[in-house]
Amino acid sequence: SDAGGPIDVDAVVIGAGFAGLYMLHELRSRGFSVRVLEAGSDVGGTWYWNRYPGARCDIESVDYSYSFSESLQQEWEWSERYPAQPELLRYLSHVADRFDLRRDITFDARVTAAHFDEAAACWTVHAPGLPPVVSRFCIMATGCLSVPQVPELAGLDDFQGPVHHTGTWPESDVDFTGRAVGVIGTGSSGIQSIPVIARQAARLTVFQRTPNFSVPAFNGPLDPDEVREIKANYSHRRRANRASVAGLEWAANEQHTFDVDEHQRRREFENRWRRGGFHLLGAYADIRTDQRANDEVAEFVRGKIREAVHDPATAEALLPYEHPLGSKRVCVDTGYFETYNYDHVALVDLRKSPLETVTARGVRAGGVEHELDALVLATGFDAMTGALNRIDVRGRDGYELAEEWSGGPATYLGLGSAGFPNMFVLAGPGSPSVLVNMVTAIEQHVQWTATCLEHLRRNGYRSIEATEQAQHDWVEHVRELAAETLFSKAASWYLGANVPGKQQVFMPYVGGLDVYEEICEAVAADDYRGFDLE
Ligand code: NA7
Repeated sequence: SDAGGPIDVDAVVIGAGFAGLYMLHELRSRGFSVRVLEAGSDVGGTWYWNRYPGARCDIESVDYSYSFSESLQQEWEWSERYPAQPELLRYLSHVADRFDLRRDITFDARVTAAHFDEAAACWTVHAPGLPPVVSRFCIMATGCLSVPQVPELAGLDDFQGPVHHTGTWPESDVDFTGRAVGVIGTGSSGIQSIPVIARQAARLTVFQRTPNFSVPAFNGPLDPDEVREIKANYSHRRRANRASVAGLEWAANEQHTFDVDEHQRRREFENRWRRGGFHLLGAYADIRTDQRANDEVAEFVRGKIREAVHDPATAEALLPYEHPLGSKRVCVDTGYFETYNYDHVALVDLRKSPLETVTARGVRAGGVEHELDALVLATGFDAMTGALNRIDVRGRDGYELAEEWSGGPATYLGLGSAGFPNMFVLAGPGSPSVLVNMVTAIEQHVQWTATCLEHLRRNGYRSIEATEQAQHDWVEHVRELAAETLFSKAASWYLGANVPGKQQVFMPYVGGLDVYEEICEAVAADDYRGFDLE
């Protein structure tokens, strides 16, 4: 890698978050040489960039962590039930050190182009200012929520105070003490940050376009006895997670909503509510498929919102009616709705008072100018395809990825794409990753990919490529499955509805991690059925 000459490796991995780090470790331990290129200045991916106040995972720490190393999972101590961003970043940094990963990672390397050379069956990957990396395999670990979506708000450039997107929060402390702060957006990022910002700011104004479902985390310190018990049976728990629909083994009810009477239903909802987080979603098996069933649990949550918010008009404005519960990712919060009970916190309902323009001194909505010192954009991401489409990816015969995917992402199993030999996507569109415990999904993708590379090496193949037919069938299958659920009833980032002009196609595989892994294993066992090996 001296003097700008190309770096030659077996595999280049783009991204050093949960997926990229484990991919590096797994490939290296199987004897492949690897170079990781990472846009950030350190490891962490999502957990490197999303430093906004209150940033926290919505999956419990004992499950949202690697299972590949028994000593790692035994020795690492999580402090809280739901891990906060700084702790997750410490964890990933520890993993990088523990497995000596940093020596194969180039930081501050934002990849702009990846081109496949058919004659050599190699990829050349470019990041400005760095020597190109030439490798047989190109593995995209670029993240699902890694490209911030900054809305085109009139006047945004005129605003005189600081503007921060939650997904690119500065590393230095942002101090809102004594300030009037505006937050636009009430997805997970908004809902997590609003209570924390409210504790600091002199005034907080929340601009809400669509109310969202949120359930309390009931976060807190982990109980040492419970942790001891989990660690005593950790591998069993991990296996159960891996063999489950959502990458979380906790029991989802097999019963249907109307199998039981109202009284029983209410009790089940209450019990699950008190366990916190996504437990409520597992209350009945038909919540995600039957609108009437969904209405029951949705109304239960709306009841909780009415109880939490004192002012009836504010409560009313916060009630989600626009989409079924769970058709957008349910938010997991700490004191979100209660925050509106503070005198210094105000909610602006943009449906009634549309956002007109940002001004030098604030935001004007419904004819009223709200004066602000700082603006927070919790406006989400160009999800799932954003990062890949921003790289000039060119495959065989001049195929351009952004062009090929302009009508929606086309993958086989989410892992490969026709026209792009030797390219693998981790947690890609067409995989279940964003709907399940992401770390469990990532481990499955990484292991499948590493095993595939070994298979190619052992059998002297130099390239693998998804066939057009297999890809077509998979894309259809993914769409059909989604159409049978209530997911299609929400204008969510799952289908790109949050990015103006983006082709709306439902991207994640809704069939469950368990079924997905069975399919991937069957494909591999059948000599990589649906892929051409050369
Ligand atoms: P989300 O869930 O996409 O939420 C973005 C929020 O920003 C949502 O409330 C949007 O309202 C709002 N938004 C976006 N653009 C605008 C404009 N132009 N005006 C007003 N409001 C706007 O992103 P998050 O970062 O919160 O969460 C992403 C995922 O991270 C989450 O699902 C978890 O998996 C973790 P809308 O609903 O579109 O009306």
